[in-house]
Amino acid sequence: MVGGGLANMIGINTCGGQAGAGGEGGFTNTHSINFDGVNDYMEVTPYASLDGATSFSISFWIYPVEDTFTRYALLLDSTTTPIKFIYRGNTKQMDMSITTTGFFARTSNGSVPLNQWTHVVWTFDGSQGNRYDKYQVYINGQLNSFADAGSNETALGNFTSLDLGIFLTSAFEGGFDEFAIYKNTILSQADADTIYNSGVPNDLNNNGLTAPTNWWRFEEGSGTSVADSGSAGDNGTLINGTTFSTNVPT
Ligand SMILES: [Ca+2]
Ligand SMILES: [Ca+2]
Repeated sequence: MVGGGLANMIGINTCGGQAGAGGEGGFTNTHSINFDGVNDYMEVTPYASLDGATSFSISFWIYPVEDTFTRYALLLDSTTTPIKFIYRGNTKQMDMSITTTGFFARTSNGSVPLNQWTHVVWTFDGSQGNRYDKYQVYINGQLNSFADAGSNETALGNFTSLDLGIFLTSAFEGGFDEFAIYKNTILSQADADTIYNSGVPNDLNNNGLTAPTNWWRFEEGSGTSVADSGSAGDNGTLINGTTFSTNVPT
């Protein structure tokens, strides 16, 4: 057992040992969701749980399988300023933008590879004036360097809907799991590492951190309804034949 691993294990055991660790609290993760890259997506509408937010964090596991196109992975639509996540297959990067045009923050080249699970945490701190300070991204629990372009970001508006897996006709192909949104919470690197948990999802309501506002787990395994295990209760609907999968991070 090496020193760094020992330190991580101590941290994990301290945070997660009281409930949910190793399934002691009944927490299991057996299903994810899979999008076909044609027309599949999950829709939550209406979606208003981020209205009035001054900061937020988003945590998810992603499993891309297709590297030809740039694909929209998430659209949080708004009356003014949509939040968009894009997967860039050719360079294995993700973009996050909060604007109608121009601005984005991007993970480093190769940071989100094909055919494996990668854990991503994005944070937005609206109190920061400098856009380099506003956005942070953690890949598998570690701060990820990113480039950015543009400067015409705008304030968050009121949200109208959440679509996971598609924007217009740009559909993501691959998997997502344990998709969580934290309103007015800025997760730290230590928090991101706690959620990453050496690659094994843990109970976000019992891992020592602030509980998420939304948490779509995709544990249903069949049907077209997806429960929100966060505090907001924004249940989702699977559209156009979106399927559950037993491929999960382990
Ligand atoms: Ca799951
Ligand atoms: Ca379909």
